Amino acid sequence: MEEILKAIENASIEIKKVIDKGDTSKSENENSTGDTQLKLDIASDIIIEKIFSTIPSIKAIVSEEQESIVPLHDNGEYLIAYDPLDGSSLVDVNLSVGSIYGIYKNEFNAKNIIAAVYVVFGPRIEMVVAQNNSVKMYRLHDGEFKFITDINLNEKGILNATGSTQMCWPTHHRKLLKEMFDDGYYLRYSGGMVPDLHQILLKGGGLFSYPGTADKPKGKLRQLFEVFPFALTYEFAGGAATDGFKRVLEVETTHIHDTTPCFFGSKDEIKRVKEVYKEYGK
Ligand code: FDP
Repeated sequence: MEEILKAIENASIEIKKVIDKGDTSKSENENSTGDTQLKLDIASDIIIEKIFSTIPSIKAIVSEEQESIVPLHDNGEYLIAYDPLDGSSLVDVNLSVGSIYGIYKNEFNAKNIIAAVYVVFGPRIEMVVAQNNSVKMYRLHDGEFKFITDINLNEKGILNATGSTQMCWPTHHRKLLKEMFDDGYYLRYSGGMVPDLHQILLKGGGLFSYPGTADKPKGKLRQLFEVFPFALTYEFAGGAATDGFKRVLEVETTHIHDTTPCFFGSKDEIKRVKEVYKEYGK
């Protein structure tokens, strides 16, 4: 695992160079989910694949930007699903973006995720590692990632970040959000999953949601590359993650690019989501 973390650190240093001087225009390709890929997405993907292909403990990888699983080393122990540059369209407006990695054993599914890493590219570069029931944050200083702090969520927070557009929210989601704002929650949503979830983790708690919507009944966020890694991180930090009804880490995967509705937060907010969804959701 140490060599994988080192590989992610090295990839992040390279990706940062691409972000700094890279071309933020669109490529001519679409990824499997139908998003037009930016040249930055493709460049970041190439950096990660090149570095991972040198690590013997990695059996196979799958990228959000690619169609299928790429086998690497037959005798490797780990499978890694990654989103090379989540929220890359925000680079244009100079908001934070991030990379997300889910580390699995045996098969790519929720049952088999054993560790998760994300890297935030903001004014500072921070890497958060969830493994062995703990969540640790590192920051890049003078070319090296240095340990900064353990991350632990409070039982209840004050931030509320929710995706999609209100026009497409189901009625029960609208009700949940209205009640939370009436209770004093602050709206905090940049549109980048990594910085939005990072903010909630570092400020002690709250709720991030991307529900099933009228246009995307199964949500937008991808299970293997985005949702499962953050579900593990939130659980290890003392919070929780649900699809509205059950733990996110009990959601079944039938295809590598499957999506799921998802809610991440401190325990109190996730309890609240489940109560509303149980009563009104389907
Ligand atoms: P993006 O499409 O910019 O890559 O991963 C998808 C994602 O960003 C997340 O980072 C973000 O939380 C979400 O989509 C935002 O979607 P909405 O604009 O629909 O809220």
